[in-house]
Amino acid sequence: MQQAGPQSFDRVLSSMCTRPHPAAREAAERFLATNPGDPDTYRTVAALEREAVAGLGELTGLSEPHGYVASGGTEANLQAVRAARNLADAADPNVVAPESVHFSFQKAAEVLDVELRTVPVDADRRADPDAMAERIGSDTALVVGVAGTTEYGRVDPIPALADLAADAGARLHVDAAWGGFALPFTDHDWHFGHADVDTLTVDPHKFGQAAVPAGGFLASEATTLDALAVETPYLESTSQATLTGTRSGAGVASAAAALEELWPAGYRDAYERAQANAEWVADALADRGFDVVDPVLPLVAADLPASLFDALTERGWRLSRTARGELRLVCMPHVTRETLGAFCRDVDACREAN
Ligand code: 0PR
Repeated sequence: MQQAGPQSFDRVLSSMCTRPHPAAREAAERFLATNPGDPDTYRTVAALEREAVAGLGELTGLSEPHGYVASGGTEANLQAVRAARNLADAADPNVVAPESVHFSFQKAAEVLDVELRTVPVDADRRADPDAMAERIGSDTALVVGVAGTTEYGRVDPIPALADLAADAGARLHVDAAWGGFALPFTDHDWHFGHADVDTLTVDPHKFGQAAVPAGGFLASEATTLDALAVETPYLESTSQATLTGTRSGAGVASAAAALEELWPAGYRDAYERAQANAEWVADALADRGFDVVDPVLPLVAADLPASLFDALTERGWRLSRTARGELRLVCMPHVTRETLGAFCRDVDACREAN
């Protein structure tokens, strides 16, 4: 395996990661041996991290962002829960989220020993504010909304969730880990500029075309990071708000390079192409008689028989399923119209063979 290269992205329709932009790849390679976890020693990469956070702030409607480049959406979501727990008055704080939240919230709840209350979504698979209001109480520290759900690409009604959080004296976290680099080019209300959002996850290593690992954790107030900070007596810097200690300078430099290169025009192009591809393949599957969940963002779910799913997998397609068993096609930037055309021809060929 010594000389093995990574697998090709050609038939990958299941991933929320993608081929990094060439500038992002090059920056990652240059900064492989740096540690932004020790910012006073590794000052160049620390400066790049400030640039990356400023860029993520622009993307999410925050002129003075506080945050950092995390290891991924899991860490960013966990930190949002941790900040809310640390700042809560309640002795036994809970988190109220739609059932469409990413499983990272289960991990966060378990690690942090807070109760996670998940609430059924509405008919369009979005958070249902009325149903969530019933589960929110005086011990609720955090309300969560998702802007681009993992399974169906749905965008929760963030302003309505912000109102619920404000009424309960709770914080609001928006998980835009995947959707955050597409949503700026839509008319959804999802970010700090649209509602009273306390923290937000937006991952450069997903639609942002940065190398892994590059997640994004952002907060509207410095007090959030203060609530996460621990003292670091033997580093040159004296406190640390991140969850991990030593961190990937490659991810940080790569995120800064991707943002510099692609925001906003390159991301707009990528989103428009991906969205057009998602709509194209949604129509192509509907024309073939499958039930299709319309793509609000570049993600299509369709009800294919399990035998067909397996036959496509045999042909080398990398596919994933929703919890209900639907095929889930994530139209990332590496997924071209030609790829989707070839996929549909294989769908036809597999059906004929059966
Ligand atoms: N929040 C949302 C909305 C997500 O979709 C994800 C990941 C996360 C948080 C967690 O992010 P990290 O995985 O960066 O910690 N969603 C995909 C999933 O778990 C991630 C993924 C990425 C899956 C690449 C496959 C893959 O090849 O399904």
